[in-house]
Amino acid sequence: MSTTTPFIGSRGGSPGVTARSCANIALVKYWGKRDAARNLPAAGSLSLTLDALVTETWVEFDPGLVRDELTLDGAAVSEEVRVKTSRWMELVRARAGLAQFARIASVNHFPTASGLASSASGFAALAVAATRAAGLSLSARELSILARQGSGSAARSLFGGFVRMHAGTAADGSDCFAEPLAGSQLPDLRMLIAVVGAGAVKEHSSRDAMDHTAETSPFYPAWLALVPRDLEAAERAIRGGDLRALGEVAEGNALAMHASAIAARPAIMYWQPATLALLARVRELRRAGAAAWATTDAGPHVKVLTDAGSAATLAAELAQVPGCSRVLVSGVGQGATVTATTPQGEAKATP
Ligand code: 2P0
Repeated sequence: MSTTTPFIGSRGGSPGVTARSCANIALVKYWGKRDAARNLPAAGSLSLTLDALVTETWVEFDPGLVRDELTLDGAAVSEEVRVKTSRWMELVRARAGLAQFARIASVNHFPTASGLASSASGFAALAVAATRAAGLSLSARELSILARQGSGSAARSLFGGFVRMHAGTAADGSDCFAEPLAGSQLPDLRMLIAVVGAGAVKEHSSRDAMDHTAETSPFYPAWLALVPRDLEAAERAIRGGDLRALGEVAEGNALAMHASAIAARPAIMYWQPATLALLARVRELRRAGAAAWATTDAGPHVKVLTDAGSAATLAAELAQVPGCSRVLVSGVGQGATVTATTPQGEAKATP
């Protein structure tokens, strides 16, 4: 986590472009692929974009580079992450007819790789910044398809509010994209993020974990059968302004996703004791009348869907749970956007 960005001066090649993107939390989860090579999800998903979890990414193409260079929160990334990102950058270069490599600096204003969806906001910000720096002008759908090839959940982070990811059926993934869900009657939502532990790097990447679940969990077929039903119920609740119905679908869907992962052999278990304590506390508060429904992702943290009027009280309650290190309160975030463009060869100010 960092609050400053060590962006450097442009040395020619392309303009330096900075983009900003918010992470998203799925209310109906993406867990499993129909095509791993093309990164096509096996089912759709539905998410809420969050304004408290922001990634800023700066990209500049430079003819002097012999490979893509990438820093995350000011430090060079692992070779594995650099190569994965560089492979994705090939898609941008191919599309733009560009041969130059890029200098990329990304900053997460929240703990990285600990189940707080940093790959979603990361690839969404990168997709916006890299395509603009490469001189491309893509439609929202094209951008979403491109971001999805970096990380499935990134396709959703391009948009604000409630977002629907379509699994599609085309073998080439041309109908596998995200778009904003129209017609929400649920204003003033909040998501609380109860952080468990200190934001340590998670044990299993979600990519490996979902593949392993699909290959070995006896509950994976049941999970896949559930998703379309939950998507339909969630969309109905959002359009009908029924927070309780949406919360019930979201909590049930998250538990079903984890049930399928826990039943994999060997098990994929993201929860820690404090995760279970928080889940129990949310149920208790709900029995006492609170508007609060929990969801968890590929990490130990607990996210709680609630409304603006309940958020502060609930956050104070959850902060008391042993093992909860802090509670962030997030509103609904906007879509990814370019925030600064630096002309070629001009020094880039720190945002
Ligand atoms: C989600 N997750 O819907 C689910 C719930 C994690 C748990 O999307 O392999 O990092 O890069 O497409 O997008 C995390 O998966 O996976 C994720 P890849 P990604 O938010």
